[in-house]
Amino acid sequence: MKRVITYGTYDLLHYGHINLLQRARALGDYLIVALSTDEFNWNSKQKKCYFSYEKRKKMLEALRCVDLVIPEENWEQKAEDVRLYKVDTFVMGDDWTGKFDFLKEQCEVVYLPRTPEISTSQIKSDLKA
Ligand code: C2G
Repeated sequence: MKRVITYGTYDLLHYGHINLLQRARALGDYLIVALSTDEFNWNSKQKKCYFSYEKRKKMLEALRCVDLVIPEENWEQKAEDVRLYKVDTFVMGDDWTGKFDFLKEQCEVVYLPRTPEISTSQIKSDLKA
């Protein structure tokens, strides 16, 4: 069974996220999503999520293409996650290109094209308009 992992905040879940998750899942047989906790988002990514971790987790777990959701609590956990979950392929959107190449010693690293026209910040600013 080919195991794939990806990481993210996934707040205000939108079709750009879904596009990424479906393509990531299609690279294997089992998709793990390491979901950024509220604390990690606030302390390390300066992101204040609209939905709590538990609500974001529930939404991801409802997706057919997602098999397991685990917490992302820090920047350093990826290598250990790859080992622990016996991951074959690490996937991120191409806004992260090159940032996780150090994982190539352990698994395949794939950067997929982002869905260009949508983002959570775009949604928030459109709603303010
Ligand atoms: N994404 C995408 N297209 C968009 C928006 C996002 O393909 N229009 C992808 C991103 O490239 C990322 C994933 O969806 O792979 C989740 O995006 P975010 O929730 O914004 O995640 P991010 O804040 O980039 O956190 O350790 C890695 C970080 O946790 C990634």
